[in-house]
Amino acid sequence: TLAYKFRHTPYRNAYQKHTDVFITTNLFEESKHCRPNGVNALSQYLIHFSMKDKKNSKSQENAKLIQLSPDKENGGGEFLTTNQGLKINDNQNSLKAGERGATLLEDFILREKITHFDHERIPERIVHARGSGAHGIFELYEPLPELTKAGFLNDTSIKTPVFVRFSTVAGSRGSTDLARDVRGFAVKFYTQEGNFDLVGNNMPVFFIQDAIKFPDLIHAVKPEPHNEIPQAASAHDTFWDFISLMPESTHMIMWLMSDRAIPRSYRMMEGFGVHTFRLINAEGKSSFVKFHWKPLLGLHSVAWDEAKKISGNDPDFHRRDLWDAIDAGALPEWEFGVQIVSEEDEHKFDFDILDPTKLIPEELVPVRKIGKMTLNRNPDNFFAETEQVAFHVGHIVPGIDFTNDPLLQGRLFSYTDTQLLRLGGPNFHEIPINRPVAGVHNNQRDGHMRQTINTSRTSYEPNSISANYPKQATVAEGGFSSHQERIDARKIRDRSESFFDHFSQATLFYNSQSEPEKNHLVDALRFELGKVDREDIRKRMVGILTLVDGGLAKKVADGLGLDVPKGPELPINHGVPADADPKKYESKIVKSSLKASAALSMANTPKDSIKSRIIAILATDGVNSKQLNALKKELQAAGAMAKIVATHNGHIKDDKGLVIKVDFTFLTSASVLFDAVYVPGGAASAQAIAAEADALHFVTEAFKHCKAIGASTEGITVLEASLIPSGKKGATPPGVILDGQPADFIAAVAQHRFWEREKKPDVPA
Ligand code: HDD
Repeated sequence: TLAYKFRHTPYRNAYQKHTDVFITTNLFEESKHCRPNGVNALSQYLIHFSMKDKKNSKSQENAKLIQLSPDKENGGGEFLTTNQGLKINDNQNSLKAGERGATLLEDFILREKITHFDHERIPERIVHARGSGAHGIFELYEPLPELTKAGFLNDTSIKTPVFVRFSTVAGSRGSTDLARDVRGFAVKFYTQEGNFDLVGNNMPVFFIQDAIKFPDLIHAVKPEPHNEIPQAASAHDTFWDFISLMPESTHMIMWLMSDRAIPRSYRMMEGFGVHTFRLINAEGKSSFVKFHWKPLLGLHSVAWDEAKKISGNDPDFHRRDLWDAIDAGALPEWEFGVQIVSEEDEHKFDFDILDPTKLIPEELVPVRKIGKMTLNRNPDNFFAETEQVAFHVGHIVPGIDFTNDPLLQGRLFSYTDTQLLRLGGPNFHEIPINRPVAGVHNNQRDGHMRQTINTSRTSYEPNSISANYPKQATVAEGGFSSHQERIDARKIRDRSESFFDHFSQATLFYNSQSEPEKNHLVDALRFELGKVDREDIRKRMVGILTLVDGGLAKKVADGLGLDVPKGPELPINHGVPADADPKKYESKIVKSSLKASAALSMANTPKDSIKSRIIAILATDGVNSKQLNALKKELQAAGAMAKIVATHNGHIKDDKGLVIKVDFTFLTSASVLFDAVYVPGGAASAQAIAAEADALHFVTEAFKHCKAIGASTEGITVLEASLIPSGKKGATPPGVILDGQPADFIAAVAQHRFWEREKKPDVPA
């Protein structure tokens, strides 16, 4: 009825004029007495309607949001009720036998409230427990019929809705965002042919080659079992014990010890599907593919000292950054790229493309950018959306298929299994955030928390009672058919010899790093292994490093006070099956045909924008308003955010007596929460700031972390009073702009970091 009403009322016109969720929401509001059936039918109708209307890309964009609408509840203007809809009269006192008496078992309102509270938690994810999500859209640049028949990769008029969840791997749900760790980068595409989940990371390779080792890896990196220490950190004995015995992890360890493991923002990191997947075109032809996400803001990291301090100052730093950016309209964007390898070229590389510890260097196969993802909306409710979203590498659509990568194959089992535990049963696909916008019609029935009311008498197939509906789809009708790969093999537990080169790409990665990045990698290994108690583990690990780079091994050994070993402890093999010949499992020492790959260094990222950077302006009463306003205006025009950090909260008065709102004080913020610092002139302001120890620490620390620092006229005295080596004019270190134009300061901020300042002497901060 509602669908009919919709079709024959002004709502339809409103909808056709591309007004979106607002109208839809009003319609739902009007129809709320019919929940849930009428509304669900209506939402399905709207989705159907919007998806048919291909030219109306605005409606495409909203297909998921329309679907979520009927499940939203706000409570505004309503009476407080129980879960049964009973209006509550007293939410302050339980039902008692007299004013001072015992509480009565009869109190069903108390019992309902407390019981629900007792059951509020679900198991956190065994890995990637800490994360943040956002809604968005994916837009295709050009159709790819020669590669894939996937609808969303062939129609540029479709805006495919997406939900993305970023995460750390090792820490618990409440752990710091700034752990040195891999970041999860999971994207759910709500395509018209069903959900496609690309469950990737911000690093293109993985620790292990076979999923059977995943529980061992995770047990080793998680807090140690006897005392549950350390939280969200790999710097402990069990992790490095395992790694030092798993040579196949060496390449990933280079990534994990690099600056990629401490991103400045989720918005400034790459994403990778990691495995080689397949694309299948309409003729059934398969091509191998690696998926990439390239952030338009470039790739940026923080310093390790900074990461540690952010963890104390704002453990939600990345979560807040994502939220605030979307809220402020600074929408994060990534280009979607593919590296394509034809079937004929499968064996042309000096590594195996099925080995997930290997990447395909961009010099060998360039990344073709095929589309763009924009995150444009924060979730309404963290638990309902970000916590309950269920990703699965096995959620694919026609036109995409798997390869035999043994890590991918194992993942295909793990993800459904984990959702059954985490979300409590087989109906997790009905949770609003997980529902595909493509309709779901099958004979699966019942189970915990079933939402759908299946009205058909038949729940089996074949049937004649329902004319055999829902029916199978032919391939031409969009039915999924697995790629018919030819297999002729023995059933065997083994690993291909082509997987046994464990070091060449680790060396390639190290060689591709800039000097500062190499130094950070050395420092990271010194830190991590320095936290390992057992010397035998440290020594074994340094031995492995000799196979990556002699210089690297020596620097790490020096830091640990160890003699540099001539080579690794022999033999370098791992996990030899009980009956196998250990010789067969020895690592092969192979030289990479490529010396370096530019794409592996973050130093080569574009540095042409300061969009969404946060700049601290240190100012207090008497600040020079002309300088302050000129800079603020330019920063805002360039898309950055300027925040006033003052000696006191509330408001300050500038040199003209005008009032300026204070954003933070030296007590409520820290330099590590900003990208750059500027100190404007105004004698009284500069004098008061220079007299504050916290303010001097603020600028010195920003200097230590190699950030752009600007100061004008009297503001320069603040730098002079700090521990910055030379705040004075004449001998200014790189990235310190004294009495410059706003454009000079902005150009410095765009550089993100002046790592060359890390050369000793360091400043204490
Ligand atoms: Fe995994 C979650 C990424 C290997 C088993 N994984 C999870 C998430 C990401 C990845 C991003 C979080 C999804 C979310 O935000 O909800 N995982 C990867 C990548 C891998 C990888 C890029 C290697 C290339 N994972 C991997 C293996 C196994 C798992 C080999 C098991 C055999 N992963 C899981 C899991 C999780 C998970 C236990 C925990 C929570 C969840 O699935 O939903 O099933």
